Amino acid sequence: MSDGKDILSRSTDPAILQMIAKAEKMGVTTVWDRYDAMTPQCGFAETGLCCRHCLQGPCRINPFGDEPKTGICGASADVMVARGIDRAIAAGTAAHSGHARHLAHTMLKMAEGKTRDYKVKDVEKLKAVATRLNIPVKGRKENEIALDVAKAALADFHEKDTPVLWAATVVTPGRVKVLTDLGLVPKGIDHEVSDIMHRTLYGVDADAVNLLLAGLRCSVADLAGCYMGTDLADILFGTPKPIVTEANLGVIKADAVNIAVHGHNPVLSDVIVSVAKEMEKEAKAAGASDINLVGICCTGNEVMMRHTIPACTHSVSQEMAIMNGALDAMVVDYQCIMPSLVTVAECMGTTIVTTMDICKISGATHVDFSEEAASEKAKETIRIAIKNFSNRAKRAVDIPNIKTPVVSGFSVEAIVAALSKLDAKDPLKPLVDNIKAGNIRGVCLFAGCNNVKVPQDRNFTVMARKLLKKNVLVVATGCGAGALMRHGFMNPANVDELCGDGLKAVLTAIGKANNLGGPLPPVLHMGSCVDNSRAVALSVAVANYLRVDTDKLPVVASAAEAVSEKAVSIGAYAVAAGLPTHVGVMLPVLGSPLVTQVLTEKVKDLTGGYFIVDLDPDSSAEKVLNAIEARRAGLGLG
Ligand code: NFS
Ligand code: SF4
Repeated sequence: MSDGKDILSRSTDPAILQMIAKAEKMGVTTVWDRYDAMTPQCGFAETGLCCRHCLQGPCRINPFGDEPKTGICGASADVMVARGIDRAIAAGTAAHSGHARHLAHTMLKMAEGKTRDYKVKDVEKLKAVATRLNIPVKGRKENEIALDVAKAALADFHEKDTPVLWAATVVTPGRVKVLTDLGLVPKGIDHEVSDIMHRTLYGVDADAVNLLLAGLRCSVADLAGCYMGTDLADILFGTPKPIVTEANLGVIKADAVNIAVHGHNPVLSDVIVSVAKEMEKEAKAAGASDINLVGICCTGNEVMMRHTIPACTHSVSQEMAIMNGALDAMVVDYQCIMPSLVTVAECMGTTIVTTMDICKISGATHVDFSEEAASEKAKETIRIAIKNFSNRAKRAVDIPNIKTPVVSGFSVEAIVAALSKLDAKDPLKPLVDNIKAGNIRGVCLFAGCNNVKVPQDRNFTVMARKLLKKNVLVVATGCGAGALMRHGFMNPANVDELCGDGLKAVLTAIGKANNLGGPLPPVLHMGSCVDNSRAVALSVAVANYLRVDTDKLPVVASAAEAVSEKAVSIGAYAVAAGLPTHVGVMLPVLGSPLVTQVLTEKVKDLTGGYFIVDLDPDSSAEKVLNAIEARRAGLGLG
């Protein structure tokens, strides 16, 4: 338990602070309490100097003391640290591509007529993706093309003679050459994950640089998984267009059946959204005003972008979505779902519904989701919430009256469509011209999670404020987008206060040309974490337009409050793509000066990208700005 001062170090979101105070009063243990109980954390593991890769271990190295300088097998600090970071990249890759493979199977089942709950929602995108993959589209039926796309997607997982298509066809021609020359083109997504598990096994790869190169190759496979995830989701559920919605705990309604969808894959949450309307009658019969769907984390981003579903909270504050007492069910799929949700839910009368075979949680209610019976299963989960609503009648609820307007839905297609209102023939020209003229200094992508070690959202908001004032175009994904949306950065009304004059003029001109009655929002929401692929796609389009490679662009990425191994793999592919990539929490690499030096400096000579690790948001913003200005200078821009 903490005093009032400690609470302020936990989150900068006032809605969350209210709920933390309530949890304390009720004696409900939260992620912050468990973090306090966990400190001080193990210094060996913090610096990457602990290994459990074989049964002779655990081994740990103390770089400063008299203790052994190697593990029992002789593994050096460099090797231990490199193996550790490689395994994080492999785990992230497995997760993103597992999500994509799930969508590929859904698409296959759809094309083979095995499920009626999915269809090709965006034919244009299907054709565009097929064409990029060299799959014929002319004169063919949608389902035939979809079948080939699904098969091509699944083929990308295995080792084969051709490179992974979702990697080799999505970067600039120059990047294909760089990656090929360095041996960093993945042969198969699963193949690269498995290769990392093999080479990091007891007694295999003991060359730190060789290990790191393999890690980078695996991260390019991660890019493929992310890109595939976005492509297939857009085809099946629609490519996002700008929409207006809201975010923060105030989106929960006392009188409604409140259901939060949490996790990642729209394969379930999108179906829940589509059947919720039909279920309203049952909800009303139970005495509710309606069914109120809200999002958490990345599946929240998916349904927000496509269906205007509001976001209730993100990442580290997911338990707080339950504390208001009005959430009837939280339906989860997989990834970033804290097991503690079940305990908090028990205290507050919420039902946690797990839906995926790979993600069951003891104490939760499990509904065995399948694509073949998708809408039936979605209705089953909604019924659980309705039943729970009936039981809630007499319980007191206190929903923080805090929410903020959000304009979201900025897929690359939507951005290009908006720009085409300024120049129909050459839509990228206005963007590139403004970058050249310096009205936009560069682009920063904010991605990744909220980490319990950082006062929630602080790093994102402090950095974004500085960058926007300096006329950096800010785009965001994942829970980084969540942080910025809850703090008003996706509200067009805040452009005046937040943006520098150059950026303000550009956002206003685009808004005007599109008859939006105001500017675009200060920060453009590009989607979930797999949708970091959209940021890559935008960078590649701009690079191709300028006839340079992505490592020359004034484009940077920041995972300012990273948590998941997925954030590590994304950071690594941003570096592989040539971007300066900021991480605002400590990576477990400091135990090896060699690995630290390779990741923050030496890799620059190979891919052009590099990591910037800085925990202070003010100096991080400075470093990111310097990186942007250095890139501008490299392009000869003032
Ligand atoms: Ni990204 Fe999205 Fe959020 Fe972090 Fe988790 S939800 S996939 S990993 S916590 S941003
Ligand atoms: Fe120790 Fe080597 Fe085994 Fe790791 S692989 S636990 S360093 S003996």
